[in-house]
Amino acid sequence: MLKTILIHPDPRLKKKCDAVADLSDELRTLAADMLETMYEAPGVGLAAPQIGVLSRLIVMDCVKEGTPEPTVMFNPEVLSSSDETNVYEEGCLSIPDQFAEVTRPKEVRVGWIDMDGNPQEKDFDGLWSTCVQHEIDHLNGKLFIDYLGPMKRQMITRKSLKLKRELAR
Ligand code: K2U
Ligand code: ZN
Repeated sequence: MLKTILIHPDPRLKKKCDAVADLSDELRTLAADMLETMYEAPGVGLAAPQIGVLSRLIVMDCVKEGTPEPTVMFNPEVLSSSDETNVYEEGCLSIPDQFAEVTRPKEVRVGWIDMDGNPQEKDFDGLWSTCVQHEIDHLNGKLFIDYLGPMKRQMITRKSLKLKRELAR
């Protein structure tokens, strides 16, 4: 079922999330709800804190054309990252309509537990790399605006707060 996405500023978006101890059908259902919410937004990634669940769970599907590739990661972690960097104009479903350039490692190796409880490890590049780093940041209470200077960050926060208040009316 569709979940409501929290809008910045919200204290839950700044918290460090708890590791998932044991997989459960409840968590598998949550992952499915997050994928449904992500596709509907639309987006290419979503982290559990964005729907108010402070657990280390992210979902992604960065395929543009062709067969979708829904990806669910429990307790994801970056194992290594390239020295080479990439600049991408990022957005965030929790900071609607605001975009800014963020520099990140071009490629990352990520380890995680999948929906079947099996450990996985994979190298990501391109949009997948940007997205998985953006989502893992969410699990540590970090938003893409935290990479910007204070003036730009404050301007985006002010605009997001204005939008949030309008939506709440
Ligand atoms: O975590 C989120 O808010 C989902 C973002 C993930 C994302 C942000 C920046 C760069 C890559 C991924 C949403 O997918 S934002 C919408 C979007 C859609 C297509 C390409 C980039 C961003
Ligand atoms: Zn985001």
